[in-house]
Amino acid sequence: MNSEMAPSSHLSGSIEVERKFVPGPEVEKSLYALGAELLKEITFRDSYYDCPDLRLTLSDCWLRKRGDSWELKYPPQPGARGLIGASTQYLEVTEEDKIICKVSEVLGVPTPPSIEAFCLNEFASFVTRRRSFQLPLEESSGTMAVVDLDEADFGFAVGEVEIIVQTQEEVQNAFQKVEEICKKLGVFQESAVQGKVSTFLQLNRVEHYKQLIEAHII
Ligand code: V4E
Repeated sequence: MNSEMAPSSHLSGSIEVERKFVPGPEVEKSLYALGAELLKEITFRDSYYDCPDLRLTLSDCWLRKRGDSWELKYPPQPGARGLIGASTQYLEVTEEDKIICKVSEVLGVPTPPSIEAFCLNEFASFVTRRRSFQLPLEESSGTMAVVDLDEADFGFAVGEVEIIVQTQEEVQNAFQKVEEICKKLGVFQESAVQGKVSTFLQLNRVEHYKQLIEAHII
């Protein structure tokens, strides 16, 4: 394992702690009432990749191309799950050499010269229109939460509250915070809300979806 990818306190990437929600008609009003600011409105295409035996996603590793950039999300500790209760924790890596290193490790193959050289299959591709809001966290350490309101081009809308932390020790506190924010926004629900990829698979790739459910990945 690349030492920069070692788990625990000295992670190279940031850990994204997120909780998804069903965006009701009042959510934007609630965001502004809590002091949120609209950060940006963007549109992007995500294309997700795996091998034919689905070894990446069945290992909870999510390789995507967002626009022209590769991104890999995976649980911050080996053997851990990304989905904890109804919230998630994932490391997001964007440097191509680190992505190649991690994907090679998960697939058990030698490191190729490029991500394309893995010859993976695209299993999902869709366009998202996103409105991102910045929400100051109360105890004013300068930390922010980001709330995204997403509309995917296959007719699916989802929201998420996200806090970025740098160490595993901060994750538990961030789980509590994203939960509190969902409650304040009036969008809290106990059970996990399905995201865009899971919904895309449920609609378009039922066998892949079933395998992920059976493996308790989604
Ligand atoms: C991690 C993951 C998947 C990849 C897509 O991640 P997600 O955060 O849903 O996408 P998006 O577009 O919001 O990314 P961002 O812009 O925040 O980086 S697909 C499935 N998973 C795992 C997963 C899970 N098991 N349960 C839930 C509720 N979400 C994700």
